[in-house]
Amino acid sequence: MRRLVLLLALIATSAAAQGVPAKYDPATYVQRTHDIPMRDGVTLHLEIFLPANATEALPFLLQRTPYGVGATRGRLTGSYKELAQDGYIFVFQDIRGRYKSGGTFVMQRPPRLFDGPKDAIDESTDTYDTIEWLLRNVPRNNGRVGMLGVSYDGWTAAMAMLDPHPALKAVSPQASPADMFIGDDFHHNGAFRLSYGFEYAFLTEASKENGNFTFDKYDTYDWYLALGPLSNVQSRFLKDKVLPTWRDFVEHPNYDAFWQRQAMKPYLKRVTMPTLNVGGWWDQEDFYGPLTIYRTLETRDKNNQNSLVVGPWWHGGWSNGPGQKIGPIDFGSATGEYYRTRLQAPFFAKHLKDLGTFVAAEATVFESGSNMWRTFSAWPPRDAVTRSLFFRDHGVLSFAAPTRADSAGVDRFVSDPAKPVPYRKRPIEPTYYPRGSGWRTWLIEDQRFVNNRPDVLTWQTDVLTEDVIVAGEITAKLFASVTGRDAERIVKLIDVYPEDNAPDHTLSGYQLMIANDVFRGRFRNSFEKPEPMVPNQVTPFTVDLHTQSYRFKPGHRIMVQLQSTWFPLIDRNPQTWVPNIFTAKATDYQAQTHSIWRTPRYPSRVDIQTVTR
Ligand code: PG9
Repeated sequence: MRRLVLLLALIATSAAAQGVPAKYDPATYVQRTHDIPMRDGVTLHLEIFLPANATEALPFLLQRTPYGVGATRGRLTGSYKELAQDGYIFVFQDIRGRYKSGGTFVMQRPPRLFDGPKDAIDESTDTYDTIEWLLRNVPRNNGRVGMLGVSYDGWTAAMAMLDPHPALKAVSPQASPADMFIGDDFHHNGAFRLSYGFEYAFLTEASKENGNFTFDKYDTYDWYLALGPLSNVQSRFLKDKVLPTWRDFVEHPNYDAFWQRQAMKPYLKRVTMPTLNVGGWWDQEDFYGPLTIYRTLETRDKNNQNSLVVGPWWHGGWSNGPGQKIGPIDFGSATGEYYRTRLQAPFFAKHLKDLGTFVAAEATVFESGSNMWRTFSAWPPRDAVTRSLFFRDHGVLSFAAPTRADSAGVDRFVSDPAKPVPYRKRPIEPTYYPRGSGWRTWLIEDQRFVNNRPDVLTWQTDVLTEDVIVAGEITAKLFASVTGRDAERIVKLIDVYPEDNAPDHTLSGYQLMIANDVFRGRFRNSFEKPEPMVPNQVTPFTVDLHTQSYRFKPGHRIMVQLQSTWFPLIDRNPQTWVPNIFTAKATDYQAQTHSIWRTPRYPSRVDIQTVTR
């Protein structure tokens, strides 16, 4: 019996994980190139890789990308090595309007309306037509298709599920955005992600192939500050050039039909296949997306086919390399390799080849701090208990609520748009700087670089004497007022390492951010209809800090930092009332005083869901 269990466990993992010789050699795959017609006559470009010596019929693994399929052979020996060893027909496709494909690129082309014109196209129809062509034209396929990809490629995988080809049998959308106004690359809670939004729009829309904007300053903090009001992007730099996405930012400053049509949630109703949703706890681009897609699919997951994997990764950190470290933070094991061999490869082997007994746990999450993988039958765990971390006098953070004895009951700071708090240590290289950029790892940077600024408030607990295990949602509940008519609220939850951190003393006192987000005040009542704030009126704010699996250990402290600028990640809020910040004038930007209340009546806090084991 024990031997049978062991055998089943082995079958459930990839060849690489079993230590048995790989079936196929990734270096010997044969490459073919095709340009294939879609239903409207537009031609899309494909690179196909087949194992040289396959004697069996194999499934397809399809990835659709805006980033060019020219250099995809390397993936077979890199990010897809385990899959290539198991044997698939890999298909990489340039989406419409990008690189060698015809047609026009539309940033996150909204899905066609099912009751709209019959000849409408979208990423879902392009996928359908591609799969149809592959099944008919590539010999010795087994009639099944899987899709996967990270970020934009994860989004195209998710779009394929909306109206799927019947041969599409398993999908892994990884770090796919779900809503660009609420929580992914371009805005968070209505606050505009300036550096990413501008640089990405330029990257993908200034020409058919990727091209970076050329900054005349190495430290883009300086460049964006010197830019002044956002309207100068067009007048000084783009001039007559139209970047459709920049134009859309300017024309759609609120959560109007444009953003709502693009957001994925309402469309995820017809998904019928096994879905492995993947995200990274320190994803600097799309963390809201994978969690939102997972949760939305979960509401209709009658056959238990929808599952979640989240590990200690930056954006796509699971897809390449060992995944053991981000910057100086070591997670104790090769978490990326674990994901690729123990989860991803068995998922596709099971659903595309009927091999193995892999059953995805509902949620497989890496608990950082203790540095171990944990599985749960629901995410957040059903037995999670909410505890509140209250802001108290003298910078204290406490599980005990404020009392009348808390003398001041308020903390104040002045936020000046002329001197915004940098979101990461300067110099801030361009996001996709070819000579290296801190962008990928900024979420794990030591937050000591700002915590003595007068415009950053800090509260922290005593040294912990027992574990505090976060498993689930983290939510800031603030009571705040401001002298102006608009304001940002940025909240960061931080693990403060011991003053003498063994065994790695270089991390002594390190302030590791484990959750964060920003909320733009004008949207506190509605993302569709912004409203000015009432000066000096105490106003409740809920800032979703998303979800984590994290163990604060004895000897550590828990810290909350709060600030109103995060530059140039987030554009500066003028803090006066303007109907559209993209057309604000330089004189609209004014310093204001912010007050964070922490009294029995206004108990500002961060709520964390916790478990005890
Ligand atoms: N975060 C990128 C993106 C995805 C979708 C739309 C816009 C940007 C990416 O890494 O692909």
